[in-house]
Amino acid sequence: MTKKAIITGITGQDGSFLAELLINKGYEVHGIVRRVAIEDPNQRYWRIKNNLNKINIHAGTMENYSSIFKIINKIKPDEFYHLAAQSFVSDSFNDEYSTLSSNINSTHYCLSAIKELDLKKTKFYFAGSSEMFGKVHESPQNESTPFHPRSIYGISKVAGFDLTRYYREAYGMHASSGILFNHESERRGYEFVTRKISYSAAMIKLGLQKNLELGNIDAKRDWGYAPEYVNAMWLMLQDKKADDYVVGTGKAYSVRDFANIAFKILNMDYKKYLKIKKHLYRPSEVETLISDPSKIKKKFGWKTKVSFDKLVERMVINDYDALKKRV
Ligand code: G4F
Repeated sequence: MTKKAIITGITGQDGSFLAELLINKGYEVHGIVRRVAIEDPNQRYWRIKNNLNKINIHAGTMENYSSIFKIINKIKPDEFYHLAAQSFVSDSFNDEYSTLSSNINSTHYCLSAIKELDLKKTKFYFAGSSEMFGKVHESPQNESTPFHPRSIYGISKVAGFDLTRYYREAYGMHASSGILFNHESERRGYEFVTRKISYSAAMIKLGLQKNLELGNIDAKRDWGYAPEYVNAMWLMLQDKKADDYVVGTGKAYSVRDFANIAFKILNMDYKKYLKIKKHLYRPSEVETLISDPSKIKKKFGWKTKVSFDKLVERMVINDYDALKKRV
C-alpha cells in the first residue's frame, strides 16, 4: 500500500526537500498551504515547482483547528510532518504575539486533530530547534541538556516540544521531535545570515551591491546541509518507538568564519565590505550552539556528509551563477 504523508510548511526549505525525499520513496505527498500562496504560485512555489504535479496541495490555515482537522480527516496520513512555523528568530522579537500564538497553536491543533480522529497509525514529527537551548547550560548540547530559550521563537518551540511529548505520554501517540541545529542550502530564505552572506558576496562580486551589513558576527552556530536533515526526520518516523533526537554536525563556526570563506571563494576579502550595524543585533543573543548528535548516530547511523566549507561553497556558487545569468 502506498504510504501517505502530510507536510505543513511544504513550500519552505525543509518542506521542499522532504517532499522530494518522500516522492522518491514512493509516498503520496500532501502539503498544507495558505490560500495566499496558492494565489501567488510564482512567488511562493519556487522551491517545489519541479514537483508540483506530484504533490497534492490543500488550502488550509495553520491557525484554524477546523481547517487542519478536515484535511487530516480526509487524508488519514501514515506520517505527518509539522514543519510550518514563523521560523525567523529576529522577527519573533518584533512580532511576539503572532509568533507565539501561531507556532504553539498550530502544533497543538495538529496533535489534537490526530488524537480526536483516533488515527492510531499516524506518526507525527515536530520540528524542534536548537534555539530551545538558548543560553546553553552545557556544551555540546544533547537530548538531556536543559532548555533556556532566549527568544519568543525559542519559547514557542519549547512549548511545541512539550506538547509533542505530552501527546506521546498521555495518549500513546507516535509523536517525535527533532531538535535540529541550523541547516542551510541553496534554498535557504534570504533573511537568514548564511543566505544573506552568500547572496551579498555574489552581488558584490558582480558590482550590484556595495556592502555587507551584519550584526553579531561572533555568534557561533552548528551549520549543516538541509537535505541530510530531512532524512533524519524521516528516519525518526520509521522507528517503532517515538523519541526525541538532536540533529547536527557536532562542529560550530562563527558568522565571521562563514563570511570569510564565502568571500574567499569569489577571491574577495570580506573585511573590505563589512559594515556592522547595531540594529541587526538581537536583544538577547544565543552566542554558541554546538550539537552532540551521538544518539541519532547510534540509533540510525545518521551523520552529516557535507562539510562546512562545502556548504558555504555550494551556496555561494549557486547565488553567483544564478545572478550572473541575469546580468
Ligand atoms: O541565520 P540566523 O537568522 O539563524 P538562527 O537565529 O540561528 O535561527 C535559525 O536556526 C534555528 C536552529 O538553531 C532555527 F530554529 C531557526 O528557525 C532558524 O532557521 O542567525 C544566525 C546568527 C545569529 O546569532 C544572528 O544574531 O547570525 C547572527 N547574525 C549576525 N548578523 C545575523 C545577522 N542573522 C541574520 N539573520 N541577519 C544578520 O544580518
